Amino acid sequence: MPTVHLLDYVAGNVRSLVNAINKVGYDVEWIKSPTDIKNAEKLILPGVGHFGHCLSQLSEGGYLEPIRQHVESGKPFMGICVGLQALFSGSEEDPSVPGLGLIPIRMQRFNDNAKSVPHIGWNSAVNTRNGENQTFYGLSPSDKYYYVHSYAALYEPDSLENDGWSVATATYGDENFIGAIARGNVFATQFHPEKSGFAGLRTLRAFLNGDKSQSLTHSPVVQERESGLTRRIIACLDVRTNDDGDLVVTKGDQYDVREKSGVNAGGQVRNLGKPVDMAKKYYEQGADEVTFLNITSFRNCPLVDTPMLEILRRTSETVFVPLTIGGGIKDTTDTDGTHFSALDVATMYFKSGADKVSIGSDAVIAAEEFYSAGEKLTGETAIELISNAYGKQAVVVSVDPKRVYVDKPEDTKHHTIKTIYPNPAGQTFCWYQCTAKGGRECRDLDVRQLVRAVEAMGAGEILLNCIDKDGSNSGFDLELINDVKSSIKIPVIASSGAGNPAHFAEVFAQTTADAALGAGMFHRGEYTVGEVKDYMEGKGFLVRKSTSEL
Ligand code: 1PR
Repeated sequence: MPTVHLLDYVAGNVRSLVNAINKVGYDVEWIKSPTDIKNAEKLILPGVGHFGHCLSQLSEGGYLEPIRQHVESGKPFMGICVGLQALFSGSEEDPSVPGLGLIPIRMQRFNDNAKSVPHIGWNSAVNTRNGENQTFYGLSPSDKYYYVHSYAALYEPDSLENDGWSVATATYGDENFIGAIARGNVFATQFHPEKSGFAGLRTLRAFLNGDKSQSLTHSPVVQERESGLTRRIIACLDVRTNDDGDLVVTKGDQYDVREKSGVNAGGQVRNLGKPVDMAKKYYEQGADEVTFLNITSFRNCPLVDTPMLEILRRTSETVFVPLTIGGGIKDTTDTDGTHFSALDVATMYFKSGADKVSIGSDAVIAAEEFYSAGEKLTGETAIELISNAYGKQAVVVSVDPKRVYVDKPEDTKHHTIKTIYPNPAGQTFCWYQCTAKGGRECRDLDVRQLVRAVEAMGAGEILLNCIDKDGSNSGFDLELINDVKSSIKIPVIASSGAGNPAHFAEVFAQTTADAALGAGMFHRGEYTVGEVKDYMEGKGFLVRKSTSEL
């Protein structure tokens, strides 16, 4: 197999990039020291996390000058995400740290006036010379690519094109930014090609094959309504060992995963299929992300043998969209007494192919401590440590709230909403109580307090479940979602209650949720992800339609 050199200078999720490179027919050789760079013919620089951290690491490791020489030598170079940002002169994220300066623009933070930041999800990369029937490195105006970032190079028409650059842009709210850029031997993408399904693999292959420019076979003109961020649909797999010791995808009703009827009635764990196979099926159906929740955390198993690691390794070989793993992300003492910090645990998952970790119970404890310390950050929580090391986009907080009804707001110190769904006792006010340990422990903390605290700690996204709605097939808790969305700026994934495609259209029409997640309705085979997307498209929502050929 032909090879490409990869520079993995910060611990990131390069496993999926390696898998994607292999998938398009190339082998990876690692750059282990600055001197290796001169042996590289094709060089890829991936990047995650903080601009300053990445650039300082490169500089301290002695890599910056060899990278510059490689770029100047005319040999193929590709930057991904922060690897793209490194080509620019600097970033508002870390003003004192210079970039390589090949492109005289500074990265700016997206404004969060009327949109969530980070920008997470599937967006366009449309050649600014759109009318010319040409594209570069396989980018297609009708495809979508996976982005995750808070800082971007805002686009100014013609300034770079006049310097010989080809530019592809995307729109986020009222801002137009650079999604991909190329000139001569240099190609860089703000999006992650290795996480962008078949469209991303095509781009990666075009770079590796040196396929710089292509004619478009279809009309390159993108309608206004087709550009921009799509509504994300996520398939979620709750995974645990069943009573026979097999790892299965299960699904509860209000978190109770044991069968109540049928041949398995009598308390067996509901078995809905095999995790790796089901993840692949949802990827092929067009899921924008796949989330695994390890709902029992495999408590009696040495950490390195956790079956979830193998599930991630195998899934990331065939599933080229973002993978999230939750359950047991916390400081852990192993069966032999070895201590692993939450960051160590997260690192194992990232190295096995996860893109994000989802923290549940540990986030509740951290939020309680945050308030009892007078809203002070310690820098020591799992959220802060993982967010600092891998970037906030890698940290999801999974929230498991349930409704507590009261007669009137004064009856509780917690934030209440007036609901249009009174309880059987006729009470019309409720607050959302946070729980830990899969709903088994109720805490004196409301959902607003929790999400505000974890946003302050550096969480990048909220996975908002709702125990009352979980497994009910009755639609999402729109009141809860609106309440949470109005309290924070980071993206919110609506979860719990999806029973049919109309529920997805409803949650996007009636809330500003950034993504919506379904579980039971997909696992039971009642609907496919593709059917949800077709329905939403029919209702005028922008969705990513996956293509299934390389
Ligand atoms: O506390 O950090 O170890 O994380 C445990 C994780 O496992 C948490 O994210 C928690 O939400 C999850 N969890 C724990 N117990 C259960 C259970 O069901 N017994 N599952 C559980 C939570 C929520 C979603 C579900 C949606 C959509 N499941 O994953 O898929 O509610 O379902 P639906 O569309 O069928 O209604 P920690």
